[in-house]
Amino acid sequence: MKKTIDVCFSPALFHLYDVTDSIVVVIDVLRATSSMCVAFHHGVKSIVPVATVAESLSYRDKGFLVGAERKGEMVEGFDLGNSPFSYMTDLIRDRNVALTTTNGTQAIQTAKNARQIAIGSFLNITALCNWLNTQDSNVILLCSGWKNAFNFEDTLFAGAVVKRLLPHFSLNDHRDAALAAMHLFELANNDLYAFLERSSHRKRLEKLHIEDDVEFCLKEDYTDVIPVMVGDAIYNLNVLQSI
Ligand code: 3SL
Repeated sequence: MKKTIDVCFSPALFHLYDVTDSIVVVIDVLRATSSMCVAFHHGVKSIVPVATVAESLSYRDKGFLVGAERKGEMVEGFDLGNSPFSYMTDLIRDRNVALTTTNGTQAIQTAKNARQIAIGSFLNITALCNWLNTQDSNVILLCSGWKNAFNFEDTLFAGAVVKRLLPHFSLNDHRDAALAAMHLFELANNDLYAFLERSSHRKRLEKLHIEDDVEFCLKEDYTDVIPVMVGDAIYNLNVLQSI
C-alpha cells in the first residue's frame, strides 16, 4: 500500500490527525525551523525546544546556550534569538541549545506523540524529501502558523513538499489540505518572496527591519541536515547515523 501524505494547517487542528504511525514534519519557515536547520548546519549538537522563556533560561545552569524569541525579537539576557543569521557562528559548534519561540517550538511540543518528528524548511527541502521517500511511514506536514491560525509561508512549504512527494505517496481521500497547499505553492512558485508581500508575518518582520531573514528563509537547499527529535531534544540525523 502507498504511504500517505497530509497537511495540517495549524496546531489547533492537529488533534484531528492520527500521528502514531506518521512522521510529523514541523514547519515554521519564518523563522524557527529555518534557524534550526542553520544551527545544525553550523554544528550545534542539540536543540531542546521549550514552551516558555523561563524554561529556556533554566537550561543555562546545565551548560546550555539559551535562546528565546518573543514578538520577533531576542529576549533580553539570552544568548540567541531566532534569526537564522545569528546561528551562522562557530560559537554554537558542539553546544546544546535550549530555545523557545512564539509558535515553532510550541508546534514541536504539539507533535510529541508522533512516531517521529522531523524539522523542515526550504533550507533543507531536498534532503528532507529524499529522506521521507526512503522511510516506511506516512507523513504529516504540520504548519506552525501564527498563534494557532493559518499562515501562508508554512503552507507554501508544505505544498512544495507535497508536490515533490506526490508521485510516491497518496493523498488522504477525506481531506483537501494537501491539495490546497500544493495548489497555493504552484500559484506562488515563481516568486515566493513577492507572493508573501502582503502576508502577515512578512509585514511583522518588515516592521523589525529584518526582510533579509525572510529572503534567506525562502532559499532552497542551504543545507542537507535533517533535524529529528530524539527524546526531548532535536539532533542532526546525519550525525546520529555516523556515530
Ligand atoms: O513563531 C515563531 O516561532 C517564530 O519563528 C516567530 S519569529 O519569526 O521569530 O517572529
